[in-house]
Amino acid sequence: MNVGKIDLKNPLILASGILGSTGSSLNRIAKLGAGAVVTKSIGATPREGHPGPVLIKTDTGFLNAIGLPNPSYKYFIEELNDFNRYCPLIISVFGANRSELVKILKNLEEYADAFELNLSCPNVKGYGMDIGKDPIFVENITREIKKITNKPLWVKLTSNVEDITKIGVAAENGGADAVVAINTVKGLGIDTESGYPLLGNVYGGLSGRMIRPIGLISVYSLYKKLKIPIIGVGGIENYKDAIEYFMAGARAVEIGSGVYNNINIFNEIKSELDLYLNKKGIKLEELIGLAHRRETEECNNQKSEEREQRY
Ligand code: RRO
Repeated sequence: MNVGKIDLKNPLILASGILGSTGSSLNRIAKLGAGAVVTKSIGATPREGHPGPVLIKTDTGFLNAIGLPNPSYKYFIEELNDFNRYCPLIISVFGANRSELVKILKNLEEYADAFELNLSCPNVKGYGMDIGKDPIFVENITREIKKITNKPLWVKLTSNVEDITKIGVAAENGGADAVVAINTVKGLGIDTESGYPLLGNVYGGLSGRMIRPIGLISVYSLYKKLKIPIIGVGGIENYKDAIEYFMAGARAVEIGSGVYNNINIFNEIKSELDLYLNKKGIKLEELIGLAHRRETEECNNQKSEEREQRY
């Protein structure tokens, strides 16, 4: 399966933020069957991240406010040198502005099969979703970044907006090679004994199976408006969850929280997906966007009804 110019080993990709901070953890997931891996988001200068607690288990997944901790691109190169290239490597990057991103991309370009521009972290002011909500900013920064790298650029979108298709279209107009939808959904948890918010940062991002319908409607809506590939992410725990995303219009999917409970999730979903496709006698390509068929049929029926009424 390919996403634009990148040939994935299969359409199941490790999402950013999960086991993506070291070369050895990326190697481990690559060996365990991921079609490609995405690193933790990397910035221009070292960041410690938010004060703890930074990760809370909920009944259906996680609430996190890690706060973009990373060693900066300079020190992350050591980890990238340890990556064994068993599958394509997507480097997730974040920056507050063009000049930060220029430095990061220029230095990491030789290691990346593609970049994923994180415009959707829900819990850090001045970064991520704070800036990625504005379609004009998204279009301009995408265009600027395309000028400084020859590698494919995926833009990771937030669903914490009224209409995700506006930022998807902005990314496409800026020249993005693909969009990734969605990042975590802004949320809050409170400790009922003390009355304090559970996370050190107060609010954070919700992941896990509860957000799958939000991811699905995002992918479904984007598929109607965009020509570039869409990578679906949010709440995938088994092969049926992945199939839903393909049917909504995703060309590939990313898996994050699902890895915590099942480190073999990539190999398992891959073989179950193959069984499903064999049983149905179809190719993965034929699943992509299938859920849009009803609307197309309804639209065609309506047109023929209108024709009948005219004649
Ligand atoms: O580091 C984080 O707290 C974080 C990031 Br960069 C992101 O993109 N999404 C998220 O839920 N947390």
